[in-house]
Amino acid sequence: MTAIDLSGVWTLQDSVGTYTASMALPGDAISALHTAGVLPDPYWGRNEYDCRWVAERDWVIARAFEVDRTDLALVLEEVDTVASVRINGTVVLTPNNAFRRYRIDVSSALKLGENRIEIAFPSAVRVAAERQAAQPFPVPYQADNCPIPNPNMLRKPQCDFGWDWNIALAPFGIYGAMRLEPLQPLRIDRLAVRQAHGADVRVYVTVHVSGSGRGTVDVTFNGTTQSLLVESPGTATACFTVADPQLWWPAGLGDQPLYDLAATLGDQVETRQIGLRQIKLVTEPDEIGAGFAIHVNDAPVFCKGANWIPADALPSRITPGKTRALLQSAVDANMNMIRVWGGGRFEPNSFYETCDELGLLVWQDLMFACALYPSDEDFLAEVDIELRETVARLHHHACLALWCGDNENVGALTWFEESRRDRDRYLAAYDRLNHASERAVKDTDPEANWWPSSPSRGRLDFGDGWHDDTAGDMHFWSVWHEGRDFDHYRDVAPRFCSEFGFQSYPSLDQIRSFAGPDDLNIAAPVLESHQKNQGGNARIAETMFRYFRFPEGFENFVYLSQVQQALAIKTAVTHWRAQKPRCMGTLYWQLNDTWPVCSWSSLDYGGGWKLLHHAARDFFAPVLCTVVPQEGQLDLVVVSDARAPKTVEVEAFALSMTGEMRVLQSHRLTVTPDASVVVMSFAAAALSETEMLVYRWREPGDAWTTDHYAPRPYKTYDLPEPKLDAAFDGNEITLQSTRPAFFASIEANVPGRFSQNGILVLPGAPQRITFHPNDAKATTHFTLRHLHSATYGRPPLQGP
Ligand code: BMA
Repeated sequence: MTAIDLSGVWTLQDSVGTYTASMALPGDAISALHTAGVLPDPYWGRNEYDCRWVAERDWVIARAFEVDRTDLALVLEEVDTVASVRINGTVVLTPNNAFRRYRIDVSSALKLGENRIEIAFPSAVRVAAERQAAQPFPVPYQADNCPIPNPNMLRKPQCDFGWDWNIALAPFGIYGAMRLEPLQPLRIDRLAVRQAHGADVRVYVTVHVSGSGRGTVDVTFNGTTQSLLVESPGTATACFTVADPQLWWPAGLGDQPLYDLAATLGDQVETRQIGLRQIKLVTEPDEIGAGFAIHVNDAPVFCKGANWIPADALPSRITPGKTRALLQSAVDANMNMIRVWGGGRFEPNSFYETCDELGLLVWQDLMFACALYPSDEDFLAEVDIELRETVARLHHHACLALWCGDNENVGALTWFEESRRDRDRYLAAYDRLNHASERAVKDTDPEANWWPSSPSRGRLDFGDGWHDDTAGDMHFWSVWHEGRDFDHYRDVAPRFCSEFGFQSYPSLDQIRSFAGPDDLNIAAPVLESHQKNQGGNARIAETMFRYFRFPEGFENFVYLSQVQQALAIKTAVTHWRAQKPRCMGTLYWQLNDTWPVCSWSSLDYGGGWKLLHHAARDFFAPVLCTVVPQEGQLDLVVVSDARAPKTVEVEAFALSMTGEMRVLQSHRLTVTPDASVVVMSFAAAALSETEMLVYRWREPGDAWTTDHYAPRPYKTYDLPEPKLDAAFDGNEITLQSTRPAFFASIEANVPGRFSQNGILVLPGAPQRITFHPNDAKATTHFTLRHLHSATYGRPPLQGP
């Protein structure tokens, strides 16, 4: 007998009976109420505030189903969050943790024929408040971020209660599998996979079986089958030696071969795909402090990537296809690592399968962020089960590089009056949870790489990972949160920077998805409500004053906000890549958005590329040339992440604003992957007040890559009109200019991706840009802006 699928249409009702609606499951109730017409679109305008009441009520979902046998188990995954499950009036399960996967025997509650299942969801807002009140002492969270209080009381995505980029709706529902399946006397409970790398690679598969009886498990790996006799409950291990192993590598360093693994016991078949690789987290003390480097198959890997937040604020809107497109965009921008940030969720299996296929290493936070947490026995026990389940589910993935205890909880000890006053108590509580987490992770996967917190200077070090760049991973937020200039990124040389970010506005098509024509003003209430970081819009505007002549009109403001975001992150990444091997990783904040909002993301909600994402593809390129300004001097530095030495030609010019290029120097050199190389240096005075540096590099025979560096803010340069000309041939656009056109950027009226954008067009060097619309049949219309048009009051160029 196959499983009985419980997904589909259920009935959703509030406890007082005011609202009844259909609810598609798996899914969330906010989405269901929107579909039913009870709620407006939560993402439009200021509708968020008209949807908050939902989380304050108690709700019940229900449906009927038929069975022709009663010896069944109920499987429910990702129940969000506190709930009570009844079958025919009998309580069979009281879920309490959105990160868990439940499987329970419900045979005694079932009857032959029609049955009814009801799941009650008490208000998460009320339950969280009650739990906070029951704590022996207050357990603070970041109230600025979370308009709905007490997220830290629930094992639920913390950003559901609001974040400095998220809408606050506290959705509830069920997001994973939901079914009834036959109770079997013997069941594969877990597959544990280990690898040993030596002269040959061995893969050990341990099958944990629960239930009673004896049986045979067939384990097939790479085409070879071994039959294991198991006696319940127990474990049996198969060992496979792989002749001529094809190793798995992160993107850019090699291929991602995956070997099939299957374990079969009766009707039950468990399958996995295994990449053969060894990943080490190397954090040895050194003359600077202590390093932080990921080694894959014994090769140090400079990690390039971004932070991942949930794919959507409303789980009903998440699909594996949309998630895959976001991850594909990460790889297309030359990223090789993604950090699954601790205020979101452990992602579904399909996420990690995609990362395995794409070669994206995963830094996996545990789901604790920016708060203090309970440390009582019940809470620790719940977390213990959550982590053992999660690590068992995910540990075998080739992409999984490290587990990290939490996001910024060490810093959080200094954020609250209570924990400043009684640091001993809160630090001890912190360490209980952190230590219990480590034990659960390591018990389940003894080979797991563990890092206690992000940022962290290292084990049992509770120092300042925001300003100390000598050890561990760093979150460098001084430029955004402290309002320092972009050059301040050059004042630090992190060992690994796992967060730093700069905001921009979403692209115009996204803004138009939530704002009407009268709202297109940065101070309009709708725009302000799609900015969740206090003072964020002011910071964006103030930064423009610092670097640029002020843009004319809303659309140019949006464009320029994306130009400066790209410049900020490019400054940081290129500078820190040039610090290799002292620095061995940069993950900017943040890759994606959960809804259309002003944020630090490089991808718009929906996956469109902001100018930062285009810039990321360039500044994360395997071979990079960049400027490192020193006192009175400019160094040109080449960095290579390729595993083999590379020969590179570099040329440097002084560029006048009318477009003359004066040759400064040219060189050819060979770079190895272990360090950056200064290829040329000149006195800063080699450039006149009205000149910028242009430099280009290539491997012999390849096309040149060109970049520029402005020693002074762009606003100080008088830009003549570039007379940029665009020839449109369908979705092929060729740009030519008689003067330099900075940050030339094309926007389309329909969603799609440009081959490049935000580029420098130099006289005599036409640039071709191809647009790939998502809908190949769409009629496209283009608008072209550049720094001059946006800040000198000229209209943008319109395409056909
Ligand atoms: C970091 C993150 C998030 C936050 C971001 C921007 O510290 O961990 O908590 O959204 O900063 O402020």
